Amino acid sequence: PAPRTVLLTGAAGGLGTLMRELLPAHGYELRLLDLLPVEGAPDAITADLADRAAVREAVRGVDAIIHLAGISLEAPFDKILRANIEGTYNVYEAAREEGVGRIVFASSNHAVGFTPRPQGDDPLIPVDTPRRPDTFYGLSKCFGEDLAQLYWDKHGLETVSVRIGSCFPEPTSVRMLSVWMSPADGARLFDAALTAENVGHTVVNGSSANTRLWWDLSGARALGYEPRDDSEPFAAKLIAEQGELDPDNIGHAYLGGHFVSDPPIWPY
Ligand code: NAI
Ligand code: 15L
Repeated sequence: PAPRTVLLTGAAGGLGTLMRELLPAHGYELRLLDLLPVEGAPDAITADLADRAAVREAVRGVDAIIHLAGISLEAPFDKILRANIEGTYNVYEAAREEGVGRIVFASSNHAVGFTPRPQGDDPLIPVDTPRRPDTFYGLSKCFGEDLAQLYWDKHGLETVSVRIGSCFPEPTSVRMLSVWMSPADGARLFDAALTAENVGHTVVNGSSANTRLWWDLSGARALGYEPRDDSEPFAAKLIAEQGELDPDNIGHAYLGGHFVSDPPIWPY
C-alpha cells in the first residue's frame, strides 16, 4: 500500500514550511519534527537529530520519512558533521530499528556542484555524473547518498535521494532559472518518490521543467514525476537586473554557483 503517514524532519525550515502546506493535498498525514518549534503546529516534535531516543520515538509507526532537517548551507565542518552526517545516520538507524520502509532524502546539487554547467550545445548533466562536492555541506550530501545505498543493500530500506536544485517560491538569481524547482513541483516530486515502486536506492535530479535546464530529469520522470512549472516567466526581469551569466566568472561556471567560489568556512 502507498505510504500515508510521513515524518517530515526539518519542518520549521523554508522547504519544510512549503511541504507541510502542500503535501496534505497529495493525501499524506504528516508528523513534524524540527530543532525549532514549528509555527502553528503545537503537536510538532521539537528535537535535535543528535538525540537518538527522540529520533527513534519520532519515526515509530510512520510509513515513510522525508528527511530535510540539517544545515542547508556551508558551515564549519564540526557543525556539518553533527547535524548532517551524524544526524542523518541517526535517522537511518532509527528507521531500520523501527522498520520504516522508505526515506526521501533531501540531497543537493552541491553534491556535484563542481560539475561545469552546460554551455551552448553541451548535453544536460546526467544523474550519474561523478561526485564533485563544492563544500563540506555538499560532502555531507554525498555521505547521505552513500548511507542510503548502504541501508538499501544491507537492510532493504529504500531511499530516493533527490538532488534538489533551488526550491523556493520564486527564482531569485539568473543561475536559479536553470535549477529552480517550484514548491508545487517539489511536492509532486516528493509524492512520486514516496509512491514509486521498487526504488531500491535511486538518486534523481530535482527541478521544474525549466527552459534553461542544466540537468537531466529523466530519472525523476521515471518515478512518475511530471513537472508542470518553468522558471522562464521570471527570466526577463532577473536578467535585466543581474545580467546574463558570465562564462569568465568562476561563480557562474559550475552547477553549484557561488558555493564553488565562496571561501571555506573554518572553525575559528
Ligand atoms: P532550512 O535551513 O530552512 O531548514 C532546515 C531545518 O532543519 C531548520 O528548520 C533547522 O532548524 C532544522 N535542523 C537543523 N539542524 C537540526 C538538527 N540537528 N535537528 C533537528 N532539526 C534540525 O533549509 P531548507 O531550505 O528548508 O532545506 C531543507 C533541506 O533540503 C536541507 O537538508 C537542505 O540541505 C536541502 N536542500 C534544500 C534546497 C533548497 O533549495 N531549499 C536545495 C538543496 C537541498
Ligand atoms: C542548497 O543546497 C541550499 O540548501 C539552498 O539554500 C540553495 O542554496 C540551493 O542549494 C541552491 O543551490 O540554490
